[in-house]
Amino acid sequence: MAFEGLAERLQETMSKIKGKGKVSEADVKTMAREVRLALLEADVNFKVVKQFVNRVKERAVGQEVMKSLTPGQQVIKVVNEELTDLMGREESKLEQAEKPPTVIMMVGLQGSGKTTTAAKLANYLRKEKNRNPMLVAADVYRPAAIDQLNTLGKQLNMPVYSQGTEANPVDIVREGVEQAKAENHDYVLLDTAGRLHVDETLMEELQGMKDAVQPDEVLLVVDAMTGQDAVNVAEHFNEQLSISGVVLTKLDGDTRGGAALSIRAVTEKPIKFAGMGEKIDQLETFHPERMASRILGMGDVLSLIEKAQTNVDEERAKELEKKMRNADISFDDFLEQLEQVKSMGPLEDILGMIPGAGKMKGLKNMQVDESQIGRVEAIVRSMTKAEKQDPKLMNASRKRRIAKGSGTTVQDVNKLLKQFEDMKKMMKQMSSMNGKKKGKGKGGMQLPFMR
Ligand SMILES: Nc1nc2c(ncn2[C@@H]2O[C@H](COP(=O)(O)OP(=O)(O)OP(=O)(O)O)[C@@H](O)[C@H]2O)c(=O)[nH]1
Ligand SMILES: [Mg+2]
Repeated sequence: MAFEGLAERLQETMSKIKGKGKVSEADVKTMAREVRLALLEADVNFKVVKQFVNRVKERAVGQEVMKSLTPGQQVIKVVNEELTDLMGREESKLEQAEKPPTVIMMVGLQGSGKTTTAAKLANYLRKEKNRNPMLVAADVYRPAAIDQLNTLGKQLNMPVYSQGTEANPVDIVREGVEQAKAENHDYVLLDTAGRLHVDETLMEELQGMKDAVQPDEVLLVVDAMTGQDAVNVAEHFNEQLSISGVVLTKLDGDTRGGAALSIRAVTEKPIKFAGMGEKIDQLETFHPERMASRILGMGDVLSLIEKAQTNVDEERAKELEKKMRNADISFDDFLEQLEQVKSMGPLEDILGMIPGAGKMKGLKNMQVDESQIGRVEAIVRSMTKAEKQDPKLMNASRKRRIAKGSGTTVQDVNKLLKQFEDMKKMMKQMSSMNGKKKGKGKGGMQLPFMR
């Protein structure tokens, strides 16, 4: 498994600091030096290492204190977060065309795994996403390339479009995508030719294909075993073709993995998938967070950290609840709530998850207008700090400025202010009902993003 050496060294370093009830600046320095060596030894690009270590040092010294973690654990938290950031923070999904088919073009050096990954991806899309993909063989240079894709297609029972080795790759992809459209395939995967080195002729040809079909994704397939050179290759492809993402292959192999860690930092393009073996189902979506935890080990500390973070959220929630009870919320609190609501997913889905919510009369007819949320948010974000804290400051010229800043009208601003005041009144009423029978009166609270 890739990253083994790195994992071992980092885990050793982290276990030294893990139990510390006090972390001095000298401790941080030692830790940073060890992390630096571990990363360099794993072949991570030296510029990336430098940035990484500096950030860890800065944050480890000046970090905010979390009650439920020891200082040692907090240092691990920082390293874990930075490692996750290095690999892209969040899982990055495949783009999807508004109008099918979604076109995905595979590019990369010879032997990096383009053909295999195209087939793996097609298999993944059908199995996991219930899609109906088609493969296109646009590598006309290597005699066996088309056969290879055909064999994979047969194995998967999936159509492969090809025109033999005499045709022009630009025509092949254009006509291949046309055919996919005609046959109602929702994904098309284009397998292209590789070269031993980055070369201009190839780049121009790939650019020609890209122009011809305007793919939704240009995925650079990188062999994780390539080492430092992978970074240069990725930089080059990205400059020439403006790739949309990376697939790392052969992560199952015995690689030091450093190049893989550097690519994201250097290109700023997300790693979307990882190849974990030669078999067709050995493709995984790339989860930076999980990968970081895997490298760092420390399962116990990491779950502790997660819990501590939930606690912080809970503390904040309690605070907000108190504020609501006293009807003294500001637009800042309001925005925070809005963010939370948004991070949970579509409102209608959330309501659907509340047991019995479907049966309640008021809720059943409640309509949530998602586009309104964006408007409301824009308005609040256009307010000054003082205005957010004290909406009473609002006069005509302030309202005009806010409307302009948020691309809305003064009426919209007025409406939100009115709803906000109503909401506060409602909170007052609710807290004065405290203890008495609840649910009397009107049909509930009308939030500003409901119709
Ligand atoms: N272990 C392992 N082997 C892989 C992985 N992905 C691809 N391979 C192997 O790598 C070799 C090259 O893969 P191809 O898919 O033919 O690579 P390509 O980029 O299409 O190569 P060209 O068409 O010659 O440019 C094959 O033997 C694959 O089985 C992976 O994730 N793990
Ligand atoms: Mg190939």
